[in-house]
Amino acid sequence: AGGIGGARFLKGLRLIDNLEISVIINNGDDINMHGLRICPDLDSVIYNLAGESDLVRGWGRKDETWVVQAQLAHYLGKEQWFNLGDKDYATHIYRTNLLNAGVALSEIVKLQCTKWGIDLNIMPATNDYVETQVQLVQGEAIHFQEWWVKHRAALPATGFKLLGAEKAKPAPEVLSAIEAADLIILPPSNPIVSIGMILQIPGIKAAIMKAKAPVVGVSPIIGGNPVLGMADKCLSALGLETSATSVAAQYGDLLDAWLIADSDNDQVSAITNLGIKCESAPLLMTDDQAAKEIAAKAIGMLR
Ligand code: FO1
Repeated sequence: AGGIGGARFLKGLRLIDNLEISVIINNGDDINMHGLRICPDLDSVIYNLAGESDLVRGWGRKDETWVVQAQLAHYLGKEQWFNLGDKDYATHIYRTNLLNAGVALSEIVKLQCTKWGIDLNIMPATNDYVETQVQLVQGEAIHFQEWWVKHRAALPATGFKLLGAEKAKPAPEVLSAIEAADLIILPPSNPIVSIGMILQIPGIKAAIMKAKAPVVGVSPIIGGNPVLGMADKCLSALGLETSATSVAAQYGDLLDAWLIADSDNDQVSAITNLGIKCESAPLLMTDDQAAKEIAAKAIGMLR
């Protein structure tokens, strides 16, 4: 899973009885700022499952205040382009102190989940520091957050790369969770910068290909537009179309089944022709119940 799309899907999935859920989360969006480690996708999932996320903004904590940020601007003499709220700062301080004391990120995530009463087995894709870089048409590669937040994805880009991927290892329980799974789900997250980056960690894609469990994906596209976030910006940077078929083709032989939006159901046969079982359903995650129905439908495709 990535951040917001993954989080909303998980809020539905966890309402289905008798599931034991392990979640592997992208850390390509991670960034170091003011000496602190920020892990946006991990935090989005944790805050959402804890009922603590700001649903309007789509990131960070609800009922947030911004005192620290304003004081930093006072000292630094400039506005920050990456906004960190006071409650959010507490998470980054807690995480960074533990990282500096030698505690693995996966252990810190477990501690966070315990403190928020989250009973899903959530893990980062890797404990090593990786970051998604965006290769610009003009100039060098920049951090994904700089491209997305500071430049609002307006700088033409040609590709995305996970810096540090070659040396990164999957976090301790990642490969065993994939191996032990009865079903592997690719939630409606960004196929390039969320799921795509998880698959760049050496060993993860191979483990999914080798796993006994079939793989079902839920399309992040509805009627040719991303449900949430920025899949279109990332797909078009790679010269790919923003469509349910294009994302399915991007995942390629990883997928056994692909659940697409009812508004895209004219693409069912094109996807079936790729050798992937395809069905359509309403995919708008308007509330947890809607997300639960989507999750149940996805699971049902391979039962
Ligand atoms: N997104 C923004 O559009 N503007 C921000 O200032 C911003 C700050 C931020 C701080 C912490 C955090 O966990 C996420 C934050 N995001 C912000 C969201 C983030 O840039 C991306 O949407 C995710 O990385 C994509 O999954």
